[in-house]
Amino acid sequence: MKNNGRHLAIVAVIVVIGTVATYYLLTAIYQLPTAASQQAGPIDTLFNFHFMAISFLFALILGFILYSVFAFRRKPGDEEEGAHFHSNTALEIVWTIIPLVTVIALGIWATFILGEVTANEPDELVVEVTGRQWSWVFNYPDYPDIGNSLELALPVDRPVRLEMKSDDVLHSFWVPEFRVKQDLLPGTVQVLRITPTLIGDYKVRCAEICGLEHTNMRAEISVLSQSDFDSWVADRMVSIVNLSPEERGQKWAADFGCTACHSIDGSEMPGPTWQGIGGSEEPLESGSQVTVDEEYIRNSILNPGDEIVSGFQNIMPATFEEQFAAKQAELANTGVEVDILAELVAYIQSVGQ
Ligand code: HEC
Ligand SMILES: [Cu+2]
Repeated sequence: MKNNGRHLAIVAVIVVIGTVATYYLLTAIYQLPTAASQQAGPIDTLFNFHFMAISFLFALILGFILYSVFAFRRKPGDEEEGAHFHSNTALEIVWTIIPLVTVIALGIWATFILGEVTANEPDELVVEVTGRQWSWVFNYPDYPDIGNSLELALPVDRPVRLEMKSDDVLHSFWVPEFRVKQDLLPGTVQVLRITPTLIGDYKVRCAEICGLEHTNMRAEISVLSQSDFDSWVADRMVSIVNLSPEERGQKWAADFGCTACHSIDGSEMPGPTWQGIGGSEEPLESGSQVTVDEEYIRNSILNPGDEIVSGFQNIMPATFEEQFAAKQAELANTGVEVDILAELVAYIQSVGQ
């Protein structure tokens, strides 16, 4: 018993050295990527504290065990029974209370940090993020003319609110440099806040196994200076006024979802391909033939049920006339006059000619 003080002093030295060594080893092996968002700061502080606590506990437990194995091993010729001793109530209370208080304190601290990284910020740039098998699509409600972007450009130092939804299964938006991560759930909108602080190129990866091509579900992110971001936006805002009627038709075909059912390269989809149909002769389900002219295309769009193309079913929505009228009225308010039906017809006639 008289040696207890010496034993404890040696173990204390081992624990201190072990803590420092483990901490350096851990932080060398598990290096976090560059921190590129405001949210990364408090998260990294929390992480760092955990690394320290883990290093200390590891050294504490291993220090006592290893030291005891060597110091109290059986000496040659020592055939005595080991000393009998009871539990130490005071010690047990101490090693219950300290971890309990520590874990509760960590929980409270983490709650504050969660509140900080998810807090509403003034002047947020809203970006709508859609995850689908297996790609990311970004929309900027403040700049509707950008349309669907496959890369995410963000101005540096401006708070961003990502409003994220999934078209199919669970996905997860994860950019290690921004530290934060959020699952996308079909049928709901999940919000993730990021304030990028470092100009550069990053990648978003899907962090939720979502099917065969999950590993390829990535998209480029560029964090730009405000002026570079402005020119990125300007480059993509192709004003529809400057487009030819056929080009506008192509845009309408995408905007109104026609291309979900019609291919332009002959590939098979639920509706007939548009490749080369302008001017061709087509068999109808009724057994008769029809010449695909302007009048026929117009009528096929406005009254899809009138003439059914041979081999297809009447599944095309019959509501486009109202949809076009609504869109035209909306554009007319901004001083832009278009004839969506005529432009679509012009475009369809031009496909594959
Ligand atoms: C849900 C799928 C679907 C959508 C969306 C759809 N179509 Fe169709 N479309 C069809 C099918 C199926 C046919 C063939 C049956 C028929 O003739 O009605 C067809 C036929 C046509 C035809 C006649 C093609 C031919 O070869 O004779 C034209 C033109 C056409 N669609 C244009 C459009 C345009 C323009 C839009 C968007 C504004 C659109 N469709 C949206 C399914 C769709
Ligand atoms: Cu995914």
